[in-house]
Order: sequence, then C-alpha cells, then structure tokens
Amino acid sequence: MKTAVGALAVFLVVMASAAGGATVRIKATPENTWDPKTKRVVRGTAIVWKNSTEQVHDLRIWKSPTGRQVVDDQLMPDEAVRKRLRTKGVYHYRCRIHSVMDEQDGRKVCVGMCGKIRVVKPS
Ligand SMILES: [Cu+2]
Repeated sequence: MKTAVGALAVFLVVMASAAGGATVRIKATPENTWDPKTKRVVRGTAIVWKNSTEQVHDLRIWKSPTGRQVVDDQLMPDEAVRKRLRTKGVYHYRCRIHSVMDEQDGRKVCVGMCGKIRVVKPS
C-alpha cells in the first residue's frame, strides 16, 4: 500500500510537470518573422503567440503530415493567441499575410513568416 501511494505521488508530480505551469512565448517581430522560429515543447505546454508589433498578423497552425488545422486566428497589435498542443508530433504555423506556400520538389513549403513546433512526450 505504501508503495502504491508512493507511486501515485510520483505519478501526480510527473503529471503536474507535464501539464506544466510553463508557458512558451513566440513573438511576431517588426521584421515579419516569428521569434523563435522553431521550438520544442512537452505536450500540453501553453504556447502563446504574441503580436507586439504595430501591424496586423494572423496565425494558422496545422499538424503534419495530415494538415489538420488547429488554429486559424487574427492577431491585431498587442493581441495574443494561446494554445496547448496536447498531441505529440510536428506542427507548422504561419502568418498568411507575410508568408507564401511554395512548392519545392513536389512538397509544399512555407516561405516567410513561418515556424515549426515539435511536441514531445514528457521524458
Ligand atoms: Cu504577419
């Protein structure tokens, strides 16, 4: 019983760190890029895309390789979009105003204000 309680305590601590009080911030820059452009997060981490510029941006996030869209939102100056990605995998995101989808070697590639997030399992 003691062991079970101990195991439960460890499990709860692991779950708490996985759910994370941690927040990752990604900023739109005046140069029309995202900072950082790529990021690796533990699943469930809160991710905030913040527009501190004086321009309008937008944010579309989709999962690879299915292309399933998870966010499609506008980012007015000083606005932020907050999202927790709960499924591991690779997510791409872009501002459609400041990027284009190009085709390179038969693959669609985002050029311009684009970014990528890798969501991993807690270790
Ligand atoms: Cu933009």
